[in-house]
Amino acid sequence: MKIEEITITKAIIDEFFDKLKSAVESDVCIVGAGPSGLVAGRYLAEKGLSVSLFERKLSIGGGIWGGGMMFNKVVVQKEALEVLEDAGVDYRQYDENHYVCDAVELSSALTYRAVKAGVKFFNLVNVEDVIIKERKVCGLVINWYPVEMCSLSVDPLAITCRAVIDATGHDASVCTIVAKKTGKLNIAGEKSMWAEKAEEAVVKHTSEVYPGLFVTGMSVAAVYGLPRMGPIFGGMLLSGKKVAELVYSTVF
Ligand code: 48H
Repeated sequence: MKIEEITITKAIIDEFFDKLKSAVESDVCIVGAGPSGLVAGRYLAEKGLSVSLFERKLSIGGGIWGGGMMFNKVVVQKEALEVLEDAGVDYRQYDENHYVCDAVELSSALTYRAVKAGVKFFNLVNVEDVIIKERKVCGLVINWYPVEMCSLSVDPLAITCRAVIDATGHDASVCTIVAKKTGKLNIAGEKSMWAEKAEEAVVKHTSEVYPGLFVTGMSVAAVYGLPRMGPIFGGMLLSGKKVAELVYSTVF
C-alpha cells in the first residue's frame, strides 16, 4: 500500500477549499459554536439550507465543556429535554424539574448532529465585521483568529448569506459590531444572576435584532439586558431551536 506525503497534502487542500468555496455564498451564517449555535445550525441544515458556522477557537462547544466552575456536568430543565433526546444525549433526573447530563457528551453530541446535518464548520476563524447593504446585514467579514491574536495587518475575506445568527455568548460580538457601526442597535448589557427569570427571558427575546441579524443564546441577555442564569443550559438549547425556526419561517 502506497502512502504519499504529497497526496495527503493535496487531499487536505482540495477538500478544505471545496468546503470554503461552497460556504462563500451561504444561506445562513452562524457565529459561535456554543450550545445555541450548534442547535440552530443542526435544525437549519436539516431543513436543507446551506449553513456555515464560524468559531474562533480551535475547539467546538463554547462554554459547554467547563460545566459549572470546571465541574463538567450540565443542568437542564424539563422543558429542554426534547433537545437532549433529539441529540441522543443521556441524562439523569435530579429532582422534579432539574436534570443533569455530561458536558463532554452534550458537546460531542450537538457537534456530531450538526456535522451530520450538513453544517460546514470553520474553526479558528474570527468574525471581525459584517457586510451591510441598504440597512440589511447580508454577510460576514472573516479572518483567521491567529491573525487577530498576533495583531497582524492582514486583510479579511467576505462571505455572503441571507441571514446571520449571533451565537457568540456573553460577548454578543456581532451585535456589538452592528450597534457600533450603525447606531441603530442598543446593547443593554447582561445583568446579575437570576436563573429562573433568565432562562425564560432568553428564549422569549430570541429574535431578529436588525434586518438580517438574529440573536440566540447568551448574546440575547447581552443585547436585551437580561439576567444571567449560570450553568443551566436549557435556555441555550431552546433559544437555538427557536432561532432556527424564526430564521426559516421569516427568511426562507
Ligand atoms: C467567531 C466567536 C466570536 C467571533 C465569540 O459562550 P458560548 O457557549 O455561547 P452560547 O450563548 O451558545 O452559550 C452560553 C453558555 O455557554 C454560557 O456561557 C452560559 C449559559 N452562561 C451563563 C452564565 O451566567 O455565565 O459560545 C460562544 C462561542 C465561543 O466558542 C466563542 O469562541 C465564539 O462563540 N465567538 N467566534 N468570531 N467574533 N465571538
